[in-house]
Amino acid sequence: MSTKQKVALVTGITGQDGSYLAELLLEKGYQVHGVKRRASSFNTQRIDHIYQDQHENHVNFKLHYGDLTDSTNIIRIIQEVQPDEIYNLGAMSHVKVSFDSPEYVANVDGIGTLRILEAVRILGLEKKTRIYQASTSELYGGLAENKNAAGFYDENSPFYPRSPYGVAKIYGFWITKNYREAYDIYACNGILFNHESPRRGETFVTRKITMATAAIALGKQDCLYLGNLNSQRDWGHAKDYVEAMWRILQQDVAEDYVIATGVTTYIRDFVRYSFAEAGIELAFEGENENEIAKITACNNPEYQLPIGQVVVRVDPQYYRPTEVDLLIGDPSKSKKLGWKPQYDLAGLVKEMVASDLEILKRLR
Ligand code: NDP
Ligand code: GDR
Repeated sequence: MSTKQKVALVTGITGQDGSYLAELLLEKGYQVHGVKRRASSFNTQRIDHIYQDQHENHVNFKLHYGDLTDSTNIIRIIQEVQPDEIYNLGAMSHVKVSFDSPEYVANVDGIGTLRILEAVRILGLEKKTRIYQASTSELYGGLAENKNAAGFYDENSPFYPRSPYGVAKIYGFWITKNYREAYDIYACNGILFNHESPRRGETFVTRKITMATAAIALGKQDCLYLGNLNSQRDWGHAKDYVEAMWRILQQDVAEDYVIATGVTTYIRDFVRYSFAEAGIELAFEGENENEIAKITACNNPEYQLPIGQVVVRVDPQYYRPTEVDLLIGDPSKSKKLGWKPQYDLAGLVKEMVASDLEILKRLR
């Protein structure tokens, strides 16, 4: 007996999560359609390996030009694709940059979500199309008093966003929930805590650190400049987290879920773990904008680094006008999804540093 092939539409397909999700859905036998922005140069590096020649007989992966700020093209693409599932991952996703372009972020990350939901309604697809909205732990804002009794943020913790990004995403969260309740659309929020990978954008802190670890180890860079080393994040692996997104849309009842590891780590410690992966040990000294890290040992004979070299300095230009100090998520409800992450932080750091060393060695 043949079952009908499922069709998924993914916004943000060229991003970190979009690329892992597309791989997962193709593996599961979906036909995958992605929305890609027009850019003056190619921006498909993360998905080039799964791209299929459009002249082949049965094409399972197709890209459409589009933008979340343009409802006409969102409606047209959804009409053409008739998706069973939409994953709305498209966003201006950088918290610090959102302070520089707040109106744009509101348009893409907030109203963009509304455009998807409205398109589904306008096209009469409420009963056919399931929608995943990429919500975020930034909604919580890291206020200590809003954690639950056990010290975590969960699905019932109050929101207090601390950036234009967080405020735009809170609109996306509530409009998704509202359309679920008002129109009985299967629409869910995944409240995902930070997730990283070798495909993470190079201006997010983890990738900035692993890239610099590789560059410093190979003698291509002297020092890494960072902002606030005192914040804490609950970091998972993007490959695990896209599996949770898919599972959220396969349940009988549409609900919102926190996806997290339940472990939080200081930025400073991520720096330490990253350099340790390359055999470089560090000692931190000083406080806040005067804090630095020096090499105390170099256990890899391949790298000729002097003991005492300062490899990390704080540069306040990377501070945010309002910071989210601490994020730690309670993954209890996600167990209902049968979801279990394969990576821990050590495995994540190992993979990221190895990948960045390989990239830089290839360039050498
Ligand atoms: P990325 O920044 O790697 O990818 C964002 C994607 O959105 C890119 O494909 C980008 O396209 C696209 N995009 C940006 N602006 C627009 C627009 N105006 N119209 C259409 N597409 C647009 O983010 P991630 O993959 O890390 O995150 C995926 C989603 O999950 C985002 O919504 C993010 O806010 C959210 N999220 C991420 C978390 C994380 O830790 N990674 C945690 C919680 C939520 P282009 O390549 O052209 O720039
Ligand atoms: P975040 O991720 O803001 O949590 O948003 P990011 O990696 O940018 O920052 C994490 C923490 O590190 C501190 N930090 C620095 N950050 C950056 N980018 N660059 C630096 O040099 C630096 N130095 C210190 C930050 O102040 C912050 O405290 C990510 C994004 O993926 C969002 O889209 C997503 O919603 C959330 O994670 C969950």
